[in-house]
Amino acid sequence: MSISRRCVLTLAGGLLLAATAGVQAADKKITLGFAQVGAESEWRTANTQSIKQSAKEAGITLKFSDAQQKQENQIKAIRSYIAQKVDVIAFSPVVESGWETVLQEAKAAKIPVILTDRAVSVKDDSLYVTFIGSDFVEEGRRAGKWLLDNYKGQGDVNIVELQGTVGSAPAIDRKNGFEEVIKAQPRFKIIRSQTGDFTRAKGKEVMEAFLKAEGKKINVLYAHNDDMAIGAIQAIEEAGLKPGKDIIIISIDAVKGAFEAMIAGKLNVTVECNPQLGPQLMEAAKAVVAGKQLPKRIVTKEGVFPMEVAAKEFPNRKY
Ligand code: GZL
Repeated sequence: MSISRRCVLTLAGGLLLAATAGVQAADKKITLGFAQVGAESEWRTANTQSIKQSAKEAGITLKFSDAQQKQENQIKAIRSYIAQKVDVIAFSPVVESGWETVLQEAKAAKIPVILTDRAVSVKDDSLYVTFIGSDFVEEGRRAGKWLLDNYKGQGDVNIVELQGTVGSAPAIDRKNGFEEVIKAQPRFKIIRSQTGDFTRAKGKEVMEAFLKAEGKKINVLYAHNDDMAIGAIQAIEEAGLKPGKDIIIISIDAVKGAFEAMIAGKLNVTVECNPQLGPQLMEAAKAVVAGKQLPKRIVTKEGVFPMEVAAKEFPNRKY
């Protein structure tokens, strides 16, 4: 994990707020500038929807930008929010590094910054007020634990891995968490690992390459998100193999598409990564503007959904 955790609170505990000096007029309409990663996956679409809906419900004026997964576009958007003198800036950093300069500009302009979804790697963590999002290392551990607890075959287990966006916190942490768990049983080996950039198209393309190179040697696919897993499922079927049976598939996010694939018997398990961060972001924005203290880290609560519970759980899914 790239940032130190001074205080980790579960979302269920809500925001621990201790009033401090400097309170903004409670009735002032807040303007929040949000720089989103892009629209690369079902998860991202649900995340954007949650942010826009929650801003409306909270009476917060939202300025929103889509960076098409390019860091330079996010930096441009943050600079434009500084120039427009918004009250609060929030963003989901597409990658962990390269943020010091623009965050120092926001600090110099006295505009508080809230991180959502993904972390940044900075020496000075006073450059942001709080980070609201999942524990990606734990998500990787849960994926690895499900595999060790549920894999039925004997002998060596050859795993191929579809990584998320290179340099992004979820890709780095989900890989580390998964490897931390499977190293307990050396017969589980990652034989190929490559980025699919969190998209269905790239996930399919890379899985085609894995199948060409390794063919029937592949026992398991570990995908850092459901979209890449769904793309890979197409490639596996086009290669004449049965996803979920010939190749066990583990992925992360728990979007509706993953439940549909599990109900069809093509995906074995998905580890939840909750995109509905909008309500907590708006609460944090109001608290910051009111001059209140926030915990440095707010972790979202999440579960694990194997194929066997998919049909029963599907009607409850909100994203
Ligand atoms: C995780 C988020 C990731 C999702 C992907 O919090 O950053 O980005 O797992 C999305 O689906 O593209």
